[in-house]
Amino acid sequence: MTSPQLSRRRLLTAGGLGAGSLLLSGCDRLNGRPVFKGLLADAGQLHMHTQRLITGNALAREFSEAEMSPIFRANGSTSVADPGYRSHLAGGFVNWRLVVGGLVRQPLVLSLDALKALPQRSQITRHDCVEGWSAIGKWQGPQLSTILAAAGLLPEARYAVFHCADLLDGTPYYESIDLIDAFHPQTILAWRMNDAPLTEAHGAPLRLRVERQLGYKQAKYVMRIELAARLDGFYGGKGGYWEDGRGYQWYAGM
Ligand SMILES: Nc1nc2c(c(=O)[nH]1)N[C@H]1C(S)=C(S)[C@@H](COP(=O)(O)O)O[C@H]1N2
Ligand SMILES: [Mo]
Repeated sequence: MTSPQLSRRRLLTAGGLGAGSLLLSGCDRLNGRPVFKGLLADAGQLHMHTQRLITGNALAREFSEAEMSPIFRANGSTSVADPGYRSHLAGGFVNWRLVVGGLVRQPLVLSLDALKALPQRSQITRHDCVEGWSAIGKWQGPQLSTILAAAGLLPEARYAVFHCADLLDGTPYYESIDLIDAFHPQTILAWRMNDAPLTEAHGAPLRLRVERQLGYKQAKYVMRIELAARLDGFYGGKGGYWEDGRGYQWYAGM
Protein backbone atom coordinates (compact mmCIF):
# COMPACT_ATOMS: atom_id res chain seq x y z
CA MET A 1 0.00 0.00 0.00
CA THR A 2 1.44 3.32 -1.03
CA SER A 3 1.41 6.09 1.51
CA PRO A 4 -0.05 9.45 0.49
CA GLN A 5 3.38 10.97 1.07
CA LEU A 6 4.95 8.60 -1.44
CA SER A 7 2.21 9.26 -3.97
CA ARG A 8 2.77 12.95 -3.73
CA ARG A 9 6.48 12.50 -4.25
CA ARG A 10 5.77 10.43 -7.27
CA LEU A 11 3.54 13.19 -8.63
CA LEU A 12 6.34 15.67 -8.29
CA THR A 13 8.77 13.41 -10.07
CA ALA A 14 6.27 12.53 -12.77
CA GLY A 15 5.64 16.21 -13.35
CA GLY A 16 9.15 16.55 -14.70
CA LEU A 17 8.99 13.82 -17.34
CA GLY A 18 9.75 14.83 -20.86
CA ALA A 19 11.62 18.06 -20.44
CA GLY A 20 15.16 16.87 -20.02
CA SER A 21 17.67 16.50 -17.27
CA LEU A 22 17.67 20.14 -16.22
CA LEU A 23 14.07 19.76 -15.28
CA LEU A 24 14.54 16.44 -13.53
CA SER A 25 17.21 17.96 -11.35
CA GLY A 26 14.80 20.79 -10.59
CA CYS A 27 12.19 18.29 -9.55
CA ASP A 28 14.60 16.23 -7.51
CA ARG A 29 15.18 19.31 -5.46
CA LEU A 30 11.48 19.42 -4.73
CA ASN A 31 11.51 15.98 -3.21
CA GLY A 32 11.81 15.83 0.54
CA ARG A 33 10.74 19.41 1.04
CA PRO A 34 7.63 20.15 3.07
CA VAL A 35 5.78 21.55 0.06
CA PHE A 36 2.54 19.86 1.00
CA LYS A 37 2.65 19.58 4.73
CA GLY A 38 1.31 23.04 5.39
CA LEU A 39 -1.32 22.71 2.71
CA LEU A 40 -2.60 19.45 4.12
CA ALA A 41 -3.48 21.17 7.35
CA ASP A 42 -5.70 23.59 5.48
CA ALA A 43 -9.26 22.37 4.97
CA GLY A 44 -9.58 24.67 1.98
CA GLN A 45 -7.04 22.54 0.17
CA LEU A 46 -8.88 19.28 0.75
CA HIS A 47 -10.48 19.31 -2.68
CA MET A 48 -7.11 19.72 -4.35
CA HIS A 49 -5.57 16.80 -2.51
CA THR A 50 -8.57 14.56 -2.94
CA GLN A 51 -8.59 15.22 -6.64
CA ARG A 52 -4.88 14.74 -7.05
CA LEU A 53 -4.86 11.47 -5.12
CA ILE A 54 -7.56 10.24 -7.46
CA THR A 55 -6.28 11.58 -10.76
CA GLY A 56 -2.54 11.58 -10.08
CA ASN A 57 -0.75 13.63 -12.66
CA ALA A 58 -3.29 12.71 -15.32
CA LEU A 59 -3.68 14.73 -18.47
CA ALA A 60 -6.75 16.82 -19.10
CA ARG A 61 -8.83 15.40 -21.93
CA GLU A 62 -7.70 16.42 -25.40
CA PHE A 63 -10.04 16.68 -28.36
CA SER A 64 -9.86 16.28 -32.13
CA GLU A 65 -9.81 19.12 -34.66
CA ALA A 66 -13.38 18.22 -35.59
CA GLU A 67 -14.51 18.90 -32.04
CA MET A 68 -13.18 22.46 -31.92
CA SER A 69 -15.81 25.09 -31.15
CA PRO A 70 -16.72 27.30 -34.11
CA ILE A 71 -16.81 30.25 -31.73
CA PHE A 72 -14.56 30.71 -28.70
CA ARG A 73 -15.82 33.71 -26.82
CA ALA A 74 -13.53 36.14 -25.04
CA ASN A 75 -14.21 36.88 -21.39
CA GLY A 76 -13.03 39.21 -18.63
CA SER A 77 -10.61 41.76 -20.03
CA THR A 78 -10.73 41.79 -23.81
CA SER A 79 -8.41 44.77 -24.24
CA VAL A 80 -5.59 46.35 -22.28
CA ALA A 81 -5.36 50.09 -21.59
CA ASP A 82 -1.74 50.19 -20.41
CA PRO A 83 0.23 52.48 -22.80
CA GLY A 84 3.30 50.23 -22.78
CA TYR A 85 1.13 47.30 -23.78
CA ARG A 86 -0.61 49.33 -26.50
CA SER A 87 2.68 50.29 -28.09
CA HIS A 88 3.91 46.67 -28.00
CA LEU A 89 0.65 45.56 -29.60
CA ALA A 90 0.99 48.21 -32.31
CA GLY A 91 4.56 47.07 -32.97
CA GLY A 92 3.72 43.38 -33.23
CA PHE A 93 5.38 42.67 -29.86
CA VAL A 94 8.88 42.69 -31.41
CA ASN A 95 10.32 44.58 -28.43
CA TRP A 96 8.12 42.89 -25.85
CA ARG A 97 9.84 40.62 -23.34
CA LEU A 98 8.62 38.03 -20.86
CA VAL A 99 10.43 38.38 -17.53
CA VAL A 100 10.96 35.32 -15.34
CA GLY A 101 12.25 36.16 -11.89
CA GLY A 102 11.83 35.80 -8.17
CA LEU A 103 13.18 32.62 -6.57
CA VAL A 104 15.23 31.45 -9.55
CA ARG A 105 18.94 30.97 -10.02
CA GLN A 106 18.96 32.66 -13.40
CA PRO A 107 16.35 35.32 -14.14
CA LEU A 108 15.26 35.24 -17.79
CA VAL A 109 14.18 37.88 -20.26
CA LEU A 110 12.59 36.18 -23.27
CA SER A 111 11.41 37.64 -26.56
CA LEU A 112 8.39 36.24 -28.35
CA ASP A 113 10.73 34.79 -30.98
CA ALA A 114 12.72 33.04 -28.25
CA LEU A 115 9.49 31.54 -26.89
CA LYS A 116 8.50 30.41 -30.38
CA ALA A 117 11.94 28.82 -30.89
CA LEU A 118 11.55 26.55 -27.84
CA PRO A 119 10.05 23.07 -28.28
CA GLN A 120 6.30 23.57 -28.72
CA ARG A 121 3.28 21.72 -27.42
CA SER A 122 -0.06 21.89 -29.16
CA GLN A 123 -3.24 20.75 -27.44
CA ILE A 124 -6.97 20.91 -28.11
CA THR A 125 -8.76 21.26 -24.79
CA ARG A 126 -12.01 22.44 -23.30
CA HIS A 127 -12.04 25.74 -21.47
CA ASP A 128 -14.66 25.92 -18.72
CA CYS A 129 -15.64 29.30 -17.33
CA VAL A 130 -17.45 29.42 -13.99
CA GLU A 131 -19.85 31.87 -15.56
CA GLY A 132 -21.40 28.90 -17.34
CA TRP A 133 -19.87 28.52 -20.77
CA SER A 134 -17.29 26.22 -22.30
CA ALA A 135 -15.37 26.16 -25.55
CA ILE A 136 -12.94 23.76 -27.18
CA GLY A 137 -9.87 25.39 -28.66
CA LYS A 138 -6.36 24.63 -29.82
CA TRP A 139 -3.41 26.12 -27.96
CA GLN A 140 0.26 26.14 -28.79
CA GLY A 141 3.40 27.29 -27.00
CA PRO A 142 6.38 26.12 -24.98
CA GLN A 143 5.81 24.10 -21.85
CA LEU A 144 6.23 26.19 -18.73
CA SER A 145 8.49 23.42 -17.38
CA THR A 146 11.07 24.13 -20.09
CA ILE A 147 11.28 27.77 -19.05
CA LEU A 148 11.37 27.03 -15.34
CA ALA A 149 14.12 24.46 -15.90
CA ALA A 150 16.16 27.05 -17.76
CA ALA A 151 15.70 29.55 -14.95
CA GLY A 152 16.45 26.96 -12.27
CA LEU A 153 14.24 27.13 -9.21
CA LEU A 154 15.66 27.98 -5.82
CA PRO A 155 14.69 25.49 -3.09
CA GLU A 156 12.27 27.95 -1.48
CA ALA A 157 10.15 28.31 -4.64
CA ARG A 158 6.64 26.87 -4.26
CA TYR A 159 4.44 28.92 -6.57
CA ALA A 160 4.57 30.53 -9.97
CA VAL A 161 2.80 33.89 -9.98
CA PHE A 162 1.65 35.35 -13.31
CA HIS A 163 1.51 39.12 -13.57
CA CYS A 164 -0.77 40.40 -16.33
CA ALA A 165 -0.88 43.68 -18.22
CA ASP A 166 -4.58 44.41 -17.70
CA LEU A 167 -6.63 45.95 -14.95
CA LEU A 168 -10.05 44.44 -14.30
CA ASP A 169 -12.32 46.87 -12.47
CA GLY A 170 -9.22 48.93 -11.78
CA THR A 171 -7.24 46.09 -10.18
CA PRO A 172 -4.27 44.26 -11.72
CA TYR A 173 -5.17 40.77 -12.89
CA TYR A 174 -2.84 38.06 -11.65
CA GLU A 175 -2.89 34.35 -11.03
CA SER A 176 -0.76 31.67 -9.41
CA ILE A 177 -0.27 27.92 -9.56
CA ASP A 178 1.81 25.51 -7.54
CA LEU A 179 4.77 23.57 -8.86
CA ILE A 180 2.78 20.43 -9.63
CA ASP A 181 0.71 22.35 -12.15
CA ALA A 182 3.70 24.45 -13.22
CA PHE A 183 5.58 21.30 -14.27
CA HIS A 184 2.53 19.48 -15.66
CA PRO A 185 3.10 18.60 -19.34
CA GLN A 186 -0.06 20.40 -20.49
CA THR A 187 0.86 23.64 -18.74
CA ILE A 188 2.04 25.86 -21.56
CA LEU A 189 2.59 29.51 -22.32
CA ALA A 190 0.40 29.85 -25.38
CA TRP A 191 1.16 32.45 -28.04
CA ARG A 192 -0.99 30.66 -30.64
CA MET A 193 -4.69 29.84 -30.53
CA ASN A 194 -6.65 27.96 -33.21
CA ASP A 195 -3.64 28.10 -35.56
CA ALA A 196 -3.20 31.88 -35.39
CA PRO A 197 -1.29 34.23 -33.09
CA LEU A 198 -3.29 35.19 -30.00
CA THR A 199 -5.58 38.15 -30.53
CA GLU A 200 -5.75 40.94 -27.99
CA ALA A 201 -9.12 39.69 -26.76
CA HIS A 202 -7.66 36.26 -25.99
CA GLY A 203 -4.53 37.51 -24.25
CA ALA A 204 -1.86 38.50 -26.78
CA PRO A 205 1.01 38.02 -26.87
CA LEU A 206 1.12 35.25 -24.27
CA ARG A 207 -1.23 33.50 -21.90
CA LEU A 208 -1.13 30.63 -19.48
CA ARG A 209 -2.92 27.37 -20.24
CA VAL A 210 -3.19 25.20 -17.15
CA GLU A 211 -5.61 22.66 -18.50
CA ARG A 212 -6.84 20.92 -15.38
CA GLN A 213 -8.22 24.11 -13.93
CA LEU A 214 -11.08 26.51 -14.64
CA GLY A 215 -11.12 29.52 -16.94
CA TYR A 216 -10.07 32.20 -14.50
CA LYS A 217 -6.71 30.48 -13.91
CA GLN A 218 -5.85 30.87 -17.63
CA ALA A 219 -4.09 34.22 -17.21
CA LYS A 220 -4.03 36.38 -20.33
CA TYR A 221 -1.50 39.15 -21.15
CA VAL A 222 1.25 37.48 -19.08
CA MET A 223 4.12 39.93 -18.70
CA ARG A 224 6.10 38.50 -15.83
CA ILE A 225 6.36 35.19 -14.02
CA GLU A 226 7.57 35.35 -10.47
CA LEU A 227 8.60 32.30 -8.46
CA ALA A 228 7.62 32.73 -4.83
CA ALA A 229 7.64 30.90 -1.53
CA ARG A 230 4.20 32.15 -0.49
CA LEU A 231 1.23 33.99 -1.90
CA ASP A 232 0.26 36.25 0.95
CA GLY A 233 2.58 39.03 -0.19
CA PHE A 234 0.81 39.55 -3.51
CA TYR A 235 -2.13 41.93 -3.93
CA GLY A 236 -5.02 40.59 -1.81
CA GLY A 237 -2.94 37.61 -0.67
CA LYS A 238 -5.12 34.77 -1.97
CA GLY A 239 -3.15 34.01 -5.11
CA GLY A 240 -5.32 35.50 -7.82
CA TYR A 241 -7.63 38.29 -8.90
CA TRP A 242 -10.78 36.21 -8.44
CA GLU A 243 -9.48 34.51 -5.31
CA ASP A 244 -8.84 37.83 -3.55
CA GLY A 245 -12.14 38.40 -1.82
CA ARG A 246 -14.23 37.63 -4.91
CA GLY A 247 -15.18 34.19 -3.69
CA TYR A 248 -13.35 31.90 -6.11
CA GLN A 249 -11.17 29.05 -4.93
CA TRP A 250 -7.42 29.15 -5.50
CA TYR A 251 -7.39 25.55 -6.69
CA ALA A 252 -9.91 25.54 -9.51
CA GLY A 253 -9.54 21.88 -10.46
CA MET A 254 -12.07 20.12 -12.66
N1 LIG B 1 -5.34 38.88 -17.62
C1 LIG B 1 -6.56 38.32 -17.57
N2 LIG B 1 -6.65 36.98 -17.67
C2 LIG B 1 -7.85 36.39 -17.65
C3 LIG B 1 -9.05 37.11 -17.45
C4 LIG B 1 -8.93 38.52 -17.35
O1 LIG B 1 -9.92 39.26 -17.20
N3 LIG B 1 -7.67 39.08 -17.41
N4 LIG B 1 -10.27 36.45 -17.39
C5 LIG B 1 -10.23 35.03 -17.06
C6 LIG B 1 -11.49 34.32 -17.27
S1 LIG B 1 -12.68 34.43 -16.09
C7 LIG B 1 -11.67 33.48 -18.33
S2 LIG B 1 -13.07 32.53 -18.51
C8 LIG B 1 -10.66 33.41 -19.40
C9 LIG B 1 -11.27 33.83 -20.72
O2 LIG B 1 -10.35 33.60 -21.75
P1 LIG B 1 -10.78 34.02 -23.20
O3 LIG B 1 -11.03 35.49 -23.20
O4 LIG B 1 -9.66 33.60 -24.10
O5 LIG B 1 -12.06 33.27 -23.49
O6 LIG B 1 -9.51 34.22 -19.17
C10 LIG B 1 -9.14 34.31 -17.82
N5 LIG B 1 -7.90 35.03 -17.77
MO1 LIG C 1 -14.14 32.72 -16.52
